[in-house]
Amino acid sequence: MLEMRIPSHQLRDLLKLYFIMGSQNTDKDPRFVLEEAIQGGITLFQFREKGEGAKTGGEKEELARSLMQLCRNHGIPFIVNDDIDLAIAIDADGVHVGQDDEDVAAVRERIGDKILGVSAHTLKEVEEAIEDGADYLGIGPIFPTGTKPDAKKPQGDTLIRAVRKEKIDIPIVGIGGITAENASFVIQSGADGISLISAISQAASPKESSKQLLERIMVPLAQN
Ligand code: 3NM
Repeated sequence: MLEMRIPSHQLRDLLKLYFIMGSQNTDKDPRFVLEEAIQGGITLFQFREKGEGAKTGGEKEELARSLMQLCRNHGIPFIVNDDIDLAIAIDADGVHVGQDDEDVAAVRERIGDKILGVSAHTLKEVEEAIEDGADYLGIGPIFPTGTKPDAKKPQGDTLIRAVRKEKIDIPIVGIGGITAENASFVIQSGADGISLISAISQAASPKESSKQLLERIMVPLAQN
């Protein structure tokens, strides 16, 4: 297979509505939640099996494989959070790492041309991540979040605006506390998309919630 790093314009499109979930983020069957979210229009999925109650070992891999199959059935790329060994073992489409995870340049070496996302919280981290081979950046938390206990202080749109002001045009998603009510703010600040967990994983209807989120960002995205 001919491989190459994903072009930015293609990635920007995929980042529009980026759903992240592990089994610990829902009381429902995660397969059901993901299927619904896909029906509702999510554009990218990240498997983030992490924190209290998260599966490990074989159970984690089994869940990853079944969620990846759902994504494949619908042409949605499947990204693995943090666990590079798992991403390589199951041949996922990409990985996402934070600042406390494996060194970004080392991850790029290991995964070849797979999609590489990096969480960044300062302009310095943004510049280093790009230098080390990131394809996109996750910037947050934009708003307070109850989902990540060790999340940093909410920063609003400060860093996204600062990055765009520097004319750095790497694809960016905002993360942290994003809902249908505040989604347009994130896009207006210069992000290419929104990434979120609870607004979809905890919704009464993940499908309706995904649809509504997509509707709220279409107009501001067209204006960017
Ligand atoms: N990373 P919710 S905030 C996984 O700031 C994650 O880097 C963050 O969950 C960061 O959409 C966060 O439920 C949690 O707020 C996002």
